[in-house]
Amino acid sequence: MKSGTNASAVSQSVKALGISLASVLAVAATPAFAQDAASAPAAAATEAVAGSYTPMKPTPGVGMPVPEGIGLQDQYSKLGEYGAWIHNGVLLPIITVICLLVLALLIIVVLRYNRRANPVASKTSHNTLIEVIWTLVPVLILIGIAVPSIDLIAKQYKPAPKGALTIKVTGNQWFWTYGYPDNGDFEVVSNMLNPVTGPTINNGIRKVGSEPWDGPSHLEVDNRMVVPAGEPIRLQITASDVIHSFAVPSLWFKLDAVPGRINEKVLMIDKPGVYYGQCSELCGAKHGYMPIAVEALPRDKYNAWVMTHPGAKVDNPNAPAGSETDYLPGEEPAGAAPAADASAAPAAVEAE
Ligand SMILES: [Cu+2]
Repeated sequence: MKSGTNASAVSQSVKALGISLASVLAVAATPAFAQDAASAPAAAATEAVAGSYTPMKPTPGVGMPVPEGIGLQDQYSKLGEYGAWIHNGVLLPIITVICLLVLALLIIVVLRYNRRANPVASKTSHNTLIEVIWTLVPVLILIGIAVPSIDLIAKQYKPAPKGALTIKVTGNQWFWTYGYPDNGDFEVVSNMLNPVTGPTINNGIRKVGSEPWDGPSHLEVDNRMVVPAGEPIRLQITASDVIHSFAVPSLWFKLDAVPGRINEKVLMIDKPGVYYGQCSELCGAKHGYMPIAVEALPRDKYNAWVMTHPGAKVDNPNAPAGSETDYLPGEEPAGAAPAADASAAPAAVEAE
């Protein structure tokens, strides 16, 4: 915890340096960044050693709830698009048709078979054809739902490939800490920013809106969980006191944080951006005040962020940013080590 606080303080001062540098070189900065992105990986690694970071400004409506929104948030991961398709393209139409059918049958029965319209009731008690139909059709519907659902579950819990970046997420009453064991084992402490009006939630933390990159009130934090975009990340989730739940709706990610236990799941974000979530397990008085802010950066910018922490190291300086965008957890990218096939096999057996 102590090292985490130090790391946080240093990152704050580095941030301040970054801002003043950015304002002085405002004109020169844009072409310089464009050049960096196009240069060779070796040059990116050299830049990363220097270490620099200015928090990204979130895009309104992306990775956050929208006013009067009632459906799922727009998805920014392959699994999320798949899951949202199952919900919007399979489940909702089936539910709608079934509800309308049952409603129509009820109305027909009420109108045609009441005592006035149909004084002599039929004595029919069996009809083989109808009984076969009303047994078979629901069975077929359930099979139709089960096939994509089980496929989604299997894909969601396939283990991360060998060499994936590991990030450790810990839920605490009432903030999150993010550990980066592959990057020199520094820790980031993440507290909710205080709302502009109302009581102070976290002492010593600034108010939301005091920096140009601040996102929505009650969702923005002082130190975000920064991750590389376009590559699988192994999230290991635990808690230090009571059960919390790490949930980011636009990334199709929710996993309980349980004290004394590590839950693991792959996070894979399609493109850079800021994505907000909240603790989703009632964990005490300030449960509603421990949001999650995930900032996904291109690999070279992620490396530069890593190097702003004392004792940090770049885990994979030559990773080509965004080259594995089509990768789903458990499906090996081309040229990956065959060893991971063995770990994928038991998952496939379980799914059947
Ligand atoms: Cu919590």
